Amino acid sequence: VPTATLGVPRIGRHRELKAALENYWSGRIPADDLLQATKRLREANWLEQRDRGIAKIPSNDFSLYDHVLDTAIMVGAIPKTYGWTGGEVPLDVYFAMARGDQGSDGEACAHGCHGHGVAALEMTKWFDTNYHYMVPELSADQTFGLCSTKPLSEFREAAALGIRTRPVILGPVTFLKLAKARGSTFDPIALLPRLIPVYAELLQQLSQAGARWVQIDEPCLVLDLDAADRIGLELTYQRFAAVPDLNIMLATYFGALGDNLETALALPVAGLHIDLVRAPEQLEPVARLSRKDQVLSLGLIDGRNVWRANLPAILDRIRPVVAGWPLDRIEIAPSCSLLHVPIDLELETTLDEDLKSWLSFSVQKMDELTLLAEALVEGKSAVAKELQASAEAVQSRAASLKVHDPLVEGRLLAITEPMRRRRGAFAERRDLQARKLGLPNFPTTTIGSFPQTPRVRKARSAHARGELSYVEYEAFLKQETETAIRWQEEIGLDVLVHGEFERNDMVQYFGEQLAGFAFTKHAWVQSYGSRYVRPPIIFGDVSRPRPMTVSWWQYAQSLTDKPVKGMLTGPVTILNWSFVRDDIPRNVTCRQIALAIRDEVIDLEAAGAAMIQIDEAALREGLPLRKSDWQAYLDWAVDCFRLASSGVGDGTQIHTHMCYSEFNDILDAISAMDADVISIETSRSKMELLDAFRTHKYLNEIGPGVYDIHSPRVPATGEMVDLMMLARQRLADGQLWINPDCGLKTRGWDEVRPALINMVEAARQLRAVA
Ligand code: THG
Ligand code: ZN
Repeated sequence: VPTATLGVPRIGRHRELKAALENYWSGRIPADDLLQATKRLREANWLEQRDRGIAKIPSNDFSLYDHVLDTAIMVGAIPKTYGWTGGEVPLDVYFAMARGDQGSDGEACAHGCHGHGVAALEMTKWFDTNYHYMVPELSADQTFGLCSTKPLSEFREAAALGIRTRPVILGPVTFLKLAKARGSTFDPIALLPRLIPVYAELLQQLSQAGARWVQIDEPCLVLDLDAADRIGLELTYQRFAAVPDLNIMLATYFGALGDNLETALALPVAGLHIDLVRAPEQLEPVARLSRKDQVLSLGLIDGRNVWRANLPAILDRIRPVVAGWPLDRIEIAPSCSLLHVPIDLELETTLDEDLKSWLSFSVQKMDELTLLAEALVEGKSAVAKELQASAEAVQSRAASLKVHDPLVEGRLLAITEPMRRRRGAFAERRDLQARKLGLPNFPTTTIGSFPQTPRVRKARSAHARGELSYVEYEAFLKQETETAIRWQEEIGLDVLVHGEFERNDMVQYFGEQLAGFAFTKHAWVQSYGSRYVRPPIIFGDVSRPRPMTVSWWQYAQSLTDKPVKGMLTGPVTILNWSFVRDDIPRNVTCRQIALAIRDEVIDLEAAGAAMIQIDEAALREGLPLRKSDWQAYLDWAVDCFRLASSGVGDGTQIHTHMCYSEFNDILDAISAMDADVISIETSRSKMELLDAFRTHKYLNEIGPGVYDIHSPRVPATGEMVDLMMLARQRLADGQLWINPDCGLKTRGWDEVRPALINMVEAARQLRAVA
């Protein structure tokens, strides 16, 4: 029974890839050094997998930046703007597509694109993970050609170490489904007939180079597909089947094949990988319906989460189904590539010992795969001790008082309907708040964070290293906060924020103060390119032992007579950016977080806050892959927001903020959240997305972003007035606020100061004409 990983993390135990990339980008090392560093990372990964008993070791799972970008480059899908004219694609073209031409950052064109150089490709989330890929841009007259030798050269690189790998390639159908059509409105899948020959040529070359298997990833098979997609899959794999001496392991992951089951099973491929963590129910039908000459790769170990598996339980599940099968008809694998989990648990030397015994990162998961395979071949007794340890870890977690808090579980049961509803209807609340707050028309505010300057970051890391005492650090933060408050008053903003200088990552900031959360020191996972996150691990029932933000709000409010917003992160966003428990449903954990945030909201109100903002930056990101699952998710997500926000009186104004610009398909949910004010990203879409709010008869207040904070460009007053005039065509004056698109922590004060001064001036001009 062979084992496979499907792909492993690329970043290196000590984030070597990030260091190499950043050194290269800043000119400290030449391209050759960068490429050498990446070669070492690949080699280390191959040897590690071999040493840990993995049989089907992948190659081409490595990427300098992103594997979807690699695929675009491989097939020559490079938009003209990047100036590529053929031949091997140079490194600077690759990085221009990934990050934009950074040569002239600071000067942007009228449309907000950075510099005179070209903008990067768009970035979006890879299925429902927290990994972001670069969105390929295709034109209707797009042609393709094999433009990269990467799969081939990495196969040879491993072969030189004596390892015959199974190259991983993103399948052409998924590639096209992830791409976007430039300009005209055509379905990229229409380009498939032009793309298939390029892939076929690559497969041919791999076969000639000695590859016996390739892994072709088609996670689109767990999405809603239409007839054109299904026909496309058939065409593709019929053609690939004609490549001599090459077996295809078709990998599906992130969910159930569902209504694509027949399509998947009919494809002429030698192997099929299925996700049995997200969709355990598909084991039996796939096993029954698959061809006898087909290898089934069983995705049994969770590639998306950090929990140690219960190996005896897994064995008990699969044994009856595969009883009597030849041993080489099955493979043991993680549910998906291990890209989404941290690398090595052993680096965590300060984690609670119990918690540590419940966890498994990438290399520990390799060991779990090997153990499963051994137990299948030689029987449980051969690895009895290891199996028992695995079951005991799961049992100890299930019984642990660190996990279960009866008070929290009781509070969840005691949730009542009134807890999910504001007392008065929006119209009553609006009138009450208007009288209490006395704000002008078109009130101005910001989203919450101000620039995290090198000074702020330096102080934080000095404090973390113990070089700056808490007293000194706190005094420094108070100073920064006071400066920010004074400046906001001076330029005439109506609703102030404290600036969030005390916070690094918002999820981390709240997670560190909530019970049930753990933090790691080295457990990085790639978010995009050279940017990584250390998601908190939610291991137990969540509660809030003590107020988290009240004293910062109080301090800021004590400095001014203008209202200062209390600033919180919402339960759905905290959940979506964490590793979550696999022993209770996500929505239960989310409700626990919601009650903890509710406690904070109530405490902020009691301290005197008249406005409290609860950001749900990641609510939309959490949408399930299948449309049919959306409503259930939105129902509990909205419920959690309402639980968090409804503990206050009608005179307290609840704000929320969302970091994206696609609302059309979730507007019912946005309305149901019933926030008094929502701020959203709109500057780049020229307010068009407000159409949806209008046709939806959205009555609550809205702050459509007028300042694109993703660009270093300072917007002129006139531009912001123009945007607001467009907003006024769509919504009532009394509904509108004026604010930037998002928080300002990634920008510098030199940009923020003039931009916000212009924004306040734009409000004055509007008030004069309205
Ligand atoms: N917080 C968390 N998860 C997130 C985001 C977040 N996931 C989605 C989105 N935002 C991802 N965006 C980023 C943006 C910047 C960085 C990472 C993800 C980043 N990381 C630093 C780096 O790699 O150098 C490390 C940051 C640190 O020290 O913690 O810049 O906002 N939870
Ligand atoms: Zn935002």
